[in-house]
Amino acid sequence: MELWVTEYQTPSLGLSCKVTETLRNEQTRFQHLTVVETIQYGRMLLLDGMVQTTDQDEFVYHEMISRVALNSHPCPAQVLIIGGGDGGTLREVVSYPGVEKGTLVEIDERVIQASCDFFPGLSSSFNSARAEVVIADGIEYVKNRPDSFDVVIVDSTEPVGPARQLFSPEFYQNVFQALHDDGMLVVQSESPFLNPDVIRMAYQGIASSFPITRLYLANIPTYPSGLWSFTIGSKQYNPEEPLKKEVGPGRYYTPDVHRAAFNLPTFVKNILE
Ligand code: AG3
Repeated sequence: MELWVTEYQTPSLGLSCKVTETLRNEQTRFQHLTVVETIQYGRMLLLDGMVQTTDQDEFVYHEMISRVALNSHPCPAQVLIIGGGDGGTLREVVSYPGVEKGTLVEIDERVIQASCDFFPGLSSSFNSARAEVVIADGIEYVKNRPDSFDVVIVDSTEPVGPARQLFSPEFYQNVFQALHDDGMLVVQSESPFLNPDVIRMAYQGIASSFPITRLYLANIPTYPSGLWSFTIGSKQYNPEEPLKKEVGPGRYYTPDVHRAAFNLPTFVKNILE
């Protein structure tokens, strides 16, 4: 018998992968968590049926959600990650030159457990001396930390369920307060093809607090439509300008890719208008 996993990206579109083994399938306090071994993309983590990451293409998302901000901030010493319980973003953050501490605030400890059990490449940094892991609601966490971080990264699921509030202007305002005077926020903001409304919500919400707001793109084959967006809010620095020419080993990010990622196709620009 063949086993396949399908994410229904819309009611009439799905991404299916042939599965060789189901490694975990559980209902946590917050969501349904699945880990499967696929032939095409290696191990795959799904939350509420939505692909979060796979062995084969995780590098695109994790490098691009972290390195763009880290390389346009001259001294990103204190970094906060909200969500990102698989640890991929934390791995990028704590290995980045100049980062003194990466704090990961994840609401669902079962995601961290699944990563430790099945994704050695993602979970390698949980024990780093520069990493701090907090099991808590990121929305509450940022409320009481004025002037504490250089960069805040929101590595969230889609704006449904627990993550809804992570796309609200109130939350972005709280992040603004939690950042130093020259801080930066970056959030994952979904697909320009399938979620223009989410992009608008994130962009306008961030722009209501941050003087500089920019959208950038990356190609992530296992996410809906394969074209993904990130939105950055900055208090001072130009996020489009990479500062260091060498930023350690990576498979997607380069300073040229950084610059190019902000050059938006017309239909994407139009979403922001
Ligand atoms: N967080 C964003 C995943 C969104 C994917 N959406 C979907 N499959 N419909 C990924 C977390 C990785 N650290």
